[in-house]
Amino acid sequence: MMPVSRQPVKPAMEISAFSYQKFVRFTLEQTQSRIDLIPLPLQEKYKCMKAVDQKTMLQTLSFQAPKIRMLRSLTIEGGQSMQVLDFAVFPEPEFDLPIFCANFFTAASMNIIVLDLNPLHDVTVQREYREKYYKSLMPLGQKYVELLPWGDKITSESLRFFSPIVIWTKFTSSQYKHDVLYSAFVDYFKAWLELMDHAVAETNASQILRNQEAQHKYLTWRAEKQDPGHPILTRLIGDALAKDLVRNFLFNGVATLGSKSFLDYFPEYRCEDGTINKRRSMIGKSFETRPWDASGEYIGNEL
Ligand code: BLA
Repeated sequence: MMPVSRQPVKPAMEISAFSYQKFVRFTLEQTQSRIDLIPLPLQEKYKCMKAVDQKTMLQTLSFQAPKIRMLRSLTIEGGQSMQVLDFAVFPEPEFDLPIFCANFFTAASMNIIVLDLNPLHDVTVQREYREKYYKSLMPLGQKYVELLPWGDKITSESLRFFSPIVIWTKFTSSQYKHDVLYSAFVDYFKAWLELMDHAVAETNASQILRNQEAQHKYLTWRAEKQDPGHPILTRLIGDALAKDLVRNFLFNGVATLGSKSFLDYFPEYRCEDGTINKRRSMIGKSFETRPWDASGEYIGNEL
């Protein structure tokens, strides 16, 4: 019998770095199948940037549509060492729709994940708003409560910007977890699109102004306190461009949707000399466990 010639064993393929590009592709396909997305001129300026290390790539996309003031995405691809997705959809002020928020940071082995339909108005005190949007979404939130469990204490101030279905989790990288995350992202984005489809424009001027101010407060919070993202962006593209990217791209609207300052909204951060306290949190970190029950009722400490 002829000896069976054996193929030399191939060297183990390097596991290619995980990428968030397919998440972004999904959102564009889904959205475009329902409405026309119009590219914003913003995206030309920041389209594709190479970091100072000459390896890490930053890519942005931004669009508008009839009910959408801005749909934007930032992806950072640094091979095995870092992958970031910062994806958000901001409605026009005529709509009190939640803000879609996916903020995923993946380092060599650790993932830090926030996925939510961030409420435009405070759901811990505004019951009506909670009922309007989150009552029917609670089963969706429950679907991932065990698969993507609460990720330990967080900056307490952040909680007011989160909804009862927020996915706040940390995990070490594995194909399985990334598949679960993708599935959650798909479900949450489809849920947001459904809300958008049914949203009816507000005509009352004072209500529109109220929505606009709420969005401005949100933008002001994230543009100022999105550390620890800031130092990483600064390291990658330098201080000036990082600041520009945060204010004019990621949280575009912070300079135009309202005139209040960070300290007007968050006076507790005022230092004696009138500057903004550099600390990320004045209250500190808390919420060791999920502070909402399965029906969306807030069960945490008083905020
Ligand atoms: C950590 N990012 C975090 C944490 C939250 C968020 C809650 C955990 C630490 C904490 O308790 O603050 C995200 N916080 C949010 C979001 C809202 C909020 C989405 O209030 C919305 C209202 N993050 C970025 C970018 C990078 C990044 C662009 O957005 C990197 C380029 C990195 N986020 C990042 C890192 C950590 C983090 C490195 C962990 C570091 C730490 O916990 O100190």
